[in-house]
Amino acid sequence: MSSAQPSISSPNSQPVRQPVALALSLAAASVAFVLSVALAQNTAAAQQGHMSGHSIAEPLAVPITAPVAAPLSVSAAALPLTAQNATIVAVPPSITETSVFMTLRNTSSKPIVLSGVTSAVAAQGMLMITRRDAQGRTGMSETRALPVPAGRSLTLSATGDHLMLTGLKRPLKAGERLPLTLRTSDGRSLKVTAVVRKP
Ligand SMILES: [Cu+2]
Repeated sequence: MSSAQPSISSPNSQPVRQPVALALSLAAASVAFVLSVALAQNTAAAQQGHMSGHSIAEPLAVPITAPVAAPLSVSAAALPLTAQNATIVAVPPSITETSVFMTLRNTSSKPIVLSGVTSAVAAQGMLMITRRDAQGRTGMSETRALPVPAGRSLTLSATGDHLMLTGLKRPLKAGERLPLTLRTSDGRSLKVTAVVRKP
């Protein structure tokens, strides 16, 4: 998660320990700015009817694991993974991020680990997991690895794990069909066509 997305990552995870008063006040101002941006983005997401987990105040701590290097011999093999009912939530011009949902099925006997998603209409794609914390609050956070268990399905939905596209380059209209590329930790990829639908 880059610092450009303060609504999802913790905006204040690195305490400022500057002894100089001026530095402290500058730091406080920048934190306040980050928080106001986060609040504005959460409000926008709520107005879109986007999943409620996006408005959580404190993101849950999630371990981020580095993608595994791809063995070249595997890259050429077809990925035993299918995608069904892939959809992207339509957003108006004022919103520059959206969610992607689908059901992925791993037809092999080994786990398949998603490591990324890309689309020509978005600057970045992210893998998101949704978890409930000890207080019962639901929150989402970015992960670098989203496993599809061997022989099982993973449903990406508004209330669970999902994909997000950020930095949208144009508004997405309901009914559009857009190509996406899912990448896996072993260097393979899967092309998926997703249909844009109303929120
Ligand atoms: Cu999301």
